[in-house]
Amino acid sequence: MQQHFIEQIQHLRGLKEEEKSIAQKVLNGQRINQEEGLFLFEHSDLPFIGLLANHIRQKKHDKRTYFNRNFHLEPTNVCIYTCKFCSYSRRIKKREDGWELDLDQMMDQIKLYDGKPVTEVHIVGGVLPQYNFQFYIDLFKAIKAHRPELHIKALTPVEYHYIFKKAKVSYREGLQAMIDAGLDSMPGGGAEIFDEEIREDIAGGKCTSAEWLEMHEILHELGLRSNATMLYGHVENYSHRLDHMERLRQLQDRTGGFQTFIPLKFRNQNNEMSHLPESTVIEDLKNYAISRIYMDNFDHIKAYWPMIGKDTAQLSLSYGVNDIDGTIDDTTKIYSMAGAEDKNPAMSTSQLIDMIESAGMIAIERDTLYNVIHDYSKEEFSGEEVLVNSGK
Ligand code: V47
Ligand code: SF4
Repeated sequence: MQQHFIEQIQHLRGLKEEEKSIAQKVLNGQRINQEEGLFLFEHSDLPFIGLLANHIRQKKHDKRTYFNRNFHLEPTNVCIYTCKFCSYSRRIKKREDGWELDLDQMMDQIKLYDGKPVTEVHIVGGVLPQYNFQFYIDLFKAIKAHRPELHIKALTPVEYHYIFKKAKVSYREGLQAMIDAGLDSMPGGGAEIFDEEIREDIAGGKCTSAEWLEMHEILHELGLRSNATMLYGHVENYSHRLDHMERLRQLQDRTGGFQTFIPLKFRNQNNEMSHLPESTVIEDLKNYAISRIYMDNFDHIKAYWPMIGKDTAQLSLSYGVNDIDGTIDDTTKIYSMAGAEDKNPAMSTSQLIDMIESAGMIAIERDTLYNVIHDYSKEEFSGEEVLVNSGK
């Protein structure tokens, strides 16, 4: 069977020696190394890489494609940091141009979803002194008191590092307190690119790569799961991407606590790196596919549709991706402010299901931890939508 597969792809086009050996590794379920990953980025074309990535995707998930019903809560877009790629944040000096929600205002947003079939709230925003340790403890407790089953996926090591340092608590103590207050998992943001020189250049001042990884490691040790992202397509090169993936793969070998890897395409509007061109769709698909091949110990690869766009997200399902995030309901501004096509990102559940099914895949609604809520190959969608904010 495997030999047959290689013969087929060799027949389709003359494979290079390196490609044959990479294909053999993939078919044997062996991991590829950074040098081989670099070869794929630099010398292989999309059809070949896509074939390998799709083979892995099918082995792991067959046609199953996951989404969830979620919304975002962004406490503020004012931030003490000045990451060059960030189109979303407003500096403290111009804070009147941004928003800063208090606890009651945040709870009002949570309550908008009362009675709606959402399973997750994704909380992330700028870093500001008043959003301190006690603020988030109170917020998580208030959400759980109001709606205990709503999964709180909140804050990144960037926020936690700042908050814990100010509160003079260790990462372990701080995270444990957040978990006791209601934290259920950690999203993948703030990773950017781990190479220290580039990180310093584009995201100077915030937590280091080592600190980002340490925060996740401790969270995993405390029994929670998290995601990981990689911001690509700006000033980094392919070696930096592989170095980033390698550091994540090594941590995952130790803890197994990551669920999903989410490559994030750099969008170039309204930020300090607007002079850089954006990556092409071919480049985006190659990047998803190589991520799928390289990150062999990650169960899921996610295409975050508000950022990559609905069409590329749908295409990506044939290039290694098996998750397209969720309904969003126009509750995040990070990407619309950075130039993503969709200015008001929201998809109804039926639109998400259609998008997955029209790509020839099976739509599965999951919760944050990938427990299956509905398998739409076995049941009809009930028609109950979650959209509130987008008014659809
Ligand atoms: O860390 C900011 C990125 C991230 C831009 O865990 C940009 O399920 C591209 O991490 N172009 C935050 N990217 C978003 C994030 C996320 C999103 C969806 C799901 C999950 C998850 C996590 O957004 C930041 C940064 O890397 N970002 N500005 C920009 N101009
Ligand atoms: Fe602040 Fe996050 Fe934007 Fe950086 S990416 S400026 S930390 S909001």
